[in-house]
Order: sequence, then C-alpha cells, then structure tokens
Amino acid sequence: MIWRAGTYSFDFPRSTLIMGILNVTPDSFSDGGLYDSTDRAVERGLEMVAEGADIIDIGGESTRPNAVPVSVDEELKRVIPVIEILARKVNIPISIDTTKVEVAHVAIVAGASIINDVAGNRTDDALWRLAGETGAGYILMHTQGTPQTMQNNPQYSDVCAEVNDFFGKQLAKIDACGLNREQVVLDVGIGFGKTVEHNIALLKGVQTFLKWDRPIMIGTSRKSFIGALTGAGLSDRLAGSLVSACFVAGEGAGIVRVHDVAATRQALILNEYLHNKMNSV
Ligand code: PT1
Repeated sequence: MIWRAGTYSFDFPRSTLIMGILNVTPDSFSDGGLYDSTDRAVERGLEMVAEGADIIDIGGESTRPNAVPVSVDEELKRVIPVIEILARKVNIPISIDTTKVEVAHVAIVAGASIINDVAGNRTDDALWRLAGETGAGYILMHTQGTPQTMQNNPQYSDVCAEVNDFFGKQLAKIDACGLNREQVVLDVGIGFGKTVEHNIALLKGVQTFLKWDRPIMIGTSRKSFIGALTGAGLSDRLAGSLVSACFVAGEGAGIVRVHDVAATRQALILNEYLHNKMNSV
C-alpha cells in the first residue's frame, strides 16, 4: 500500500512513522507558548528531525477541548514563516494541522506536503478539492462536533463501528473530489468527542480500521485519557504515551503523532525487535 504526499511517498507495511508535533501557539494543551517564535519553532523542528521524526506537523490553532479559535490571518502569521524555513532545511514532509482551506493553501505554497484535518466531519469539499489539485497528503480525522462542543457528553453505541461508518461515508465524498485514496490517511481522533472508554475501545480496535487499506494514524501523546486512567499530570504522561504508541504500532497503526520524538523512536525500535519485525539480532 502506498501513501502519496506531494513529492514524498511511503510504502506500507513498514516501520511505524513518527509524526512530531510542532505547535506554534500560545495555548496548546501541553507545550503552548514554548515554540511561539519562528526561530524557536524552527529550532525545535530541526531537533525533531535529528531525533528521528519522519514527518513534522505544524499547527497554529490549538484543537484541544475548549481551545479558543483563531482567525485565518493570525494562523497564517504563526505557521507560514516556520513552514517556509523548515521546508527548505529538511528532507521530510511537513504537515499543516489546520481546518481552514485558506491556511492549507498558503501552507502548501510555502512547502507543506500534507494537510492534517481534525475537522474530517466537514460538509464543504473545498479542502478535499485543494488536496486533489495539489497532490498533498490528506489526513482524515474523526471527530464529533467542534473543539468547543466535542467533550459535551459524547455518545456512541459502538464507537469503532461508528468511526468506520464515518470513514466509509467521508471516503465516498472524497472520491468525488478528485482526491486519490493513495493520498489519504485515516485517524480515529483520540480525545475528539470521546470519553476515556471510547478512547480505549478505539485503541484496542485499531485492527478494525485496517479494512480500508489506508494507513492508520493515532495521536495519544500526553492526552487527558492517560491522566484520567493513571492520575498523571500533563507534564508526566510520557510512559503512558509510549505504551499506547507501541501498542497501536503492534496492532497495525502506520503513523503515531507525538511530542516526544526521541523517546518514541527508542520505544518503537525496541517494540519492533521484540515483535520480530526487524531481521537482525
Ligand atoms: C490527533 C490530533 C491532531 N490531536 C490528528 N491531529 C491534536 N490527525 C491535534 C486531551 O484529551 O489525534 N490526530 N491534532 C490535539 N488534540 C487534543 C485532543 C489534545 C484531546 C488533547 C486532548 O487532552
């Protein structure tokens, strides 16, 4: 199975890809304000490449529960200078974490190769047509509602079945927009309109999403369900993040989205040796 993202492509099955998170925001849930100048953000991007990232995901609008929305202009001002510089300095794809077609368009012109869409439940097709026209990779993420409403009593009768229904319906609409399925990655949206039980069911159910024959991406890094299950505070969730990344990798997820790139690379390498997915030793 191939995933095409601009001039990049990845063949699956393969060792799990690591998408490193670069939040250029003052308010992201675990690292807000850390990389809110262009220089510091570029430096962290280069550091993630050195740590073994396969993709850098740049976001200028936090989408954690109850985040405050930002304008197109503000989002552009945050992310575009970072994308322009990093795209020239690194040889891995840069992804733009945005729900706005205007931001995605300028980001692609600036050098981004992937659109990471946490509003995969969109009803308009402009973002899908943009991905089709530009050949960018496209990450379709499941969510219920918006960041402002999604944690307001989320309900499912069978969360894996309902997320699979969602993938089927959205993929059919996407097909009609000239966006090739080879460009598409599916993401269950951990923490987006889900209770702790829903998140656990989705992680245990990774295999049910493989039927679409597309790479599955999972983002658990530092999220609140780890805190809810263990009592760990925001700055203390690395162990839970690593265990969940290794678990979903073993279940067939192709990409994990993480803050802690070096630690995740180390954990995944060991995990792959222990599961006999690496030949030597
Ligand atoms: C994700 C993701 C994302 N997560 C993709 N993009 C975030 N494709 C941003 C919490 O419960 O999983 N996949 N972009 C961050 N969103 C959240 C959601 C952060 C929930 C924290 C929580 O703590």
